Amino acid sequence: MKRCTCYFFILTCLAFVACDEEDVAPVNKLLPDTVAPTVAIQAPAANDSLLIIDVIGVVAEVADDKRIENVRVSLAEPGRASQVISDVKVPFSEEKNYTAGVLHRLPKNAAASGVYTLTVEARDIGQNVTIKTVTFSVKAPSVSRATFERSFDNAFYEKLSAPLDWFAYNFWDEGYAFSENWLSTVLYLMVTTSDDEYSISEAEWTKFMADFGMKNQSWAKWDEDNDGNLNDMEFELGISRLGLFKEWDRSKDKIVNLEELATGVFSHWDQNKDNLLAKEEYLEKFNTYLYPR
Ligand SMILES: [Ca+2]
Ligand SMILES: [Ca+2]
Ligand SMILES: [Ca+2]
Ligand SMILES: [Ca+2]
Repeated sequence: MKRCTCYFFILTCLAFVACDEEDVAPVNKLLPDTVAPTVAIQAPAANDSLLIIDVIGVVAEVADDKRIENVRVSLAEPGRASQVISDVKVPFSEEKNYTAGVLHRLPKNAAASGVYTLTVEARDIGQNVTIKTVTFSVKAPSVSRATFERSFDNAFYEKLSAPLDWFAYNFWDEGYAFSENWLSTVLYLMVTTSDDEYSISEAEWTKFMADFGMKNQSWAKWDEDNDGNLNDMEFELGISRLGLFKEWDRSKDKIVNLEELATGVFSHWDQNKDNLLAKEEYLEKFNTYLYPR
């Protein structure tokens, strides 16, 4: 039903585009383009306040009487020069109405708070340029479980969809719902660093144990073959001994879904147990375990 409505909407739009084409007299196309494009930034909203661990969604509508050639989006962090985050040559099919959509995660070293300026610059075939800007702020407040869960989900899709796919995880049938083995793989992918070798060093393990508040663990017991690294089997065994799967599967259906996973991580990061994650409890850990490679 939803799909039908969507197709209908797209068909209607195409019909309008077709009408527009007919309305333009051919002679107009030969005249020089002297009218600059219009730009409307829909998101972020002006003076919006965004969470530092969330993805910033940019949506800008660009229109032109003749042809939009290029749309560039840049972002200036507080006290820094503007950096291009998207630069698109607009396809012919969207030459008169183009929607720029960009998902952007702030760099790890981003200022935790401050005013950011987003600039959208559209250029048409006659080299007329329109520039619009919007300012918004980024904050790192203490977050509730619900707020954390939303950021966690976004980051999870961004960071782990592709690696899980390489590991032949079947999203189509399973959704984001993990058996005990898959939970271990998920954690393995979160803990191992960006180097190409999928193994966990003692330093990574030590940090993981501290960040997740695991007490009385011995590296020698985890690294069974004593080669200085944890392979996936050793890691799986260690995770199993910690009993995380049972603890996080609150609904007791032998599956840890994304909500249970976010809740489990939240409760382990909330080391002062006040049911809030302070910036000190989440920012550095989020960058370590959930920042996309
Ligand atoms: Ca124009
Ligand atoms: Ca080992
Ligand atoms: Ca469950
Ligand atoms: Ca806390």
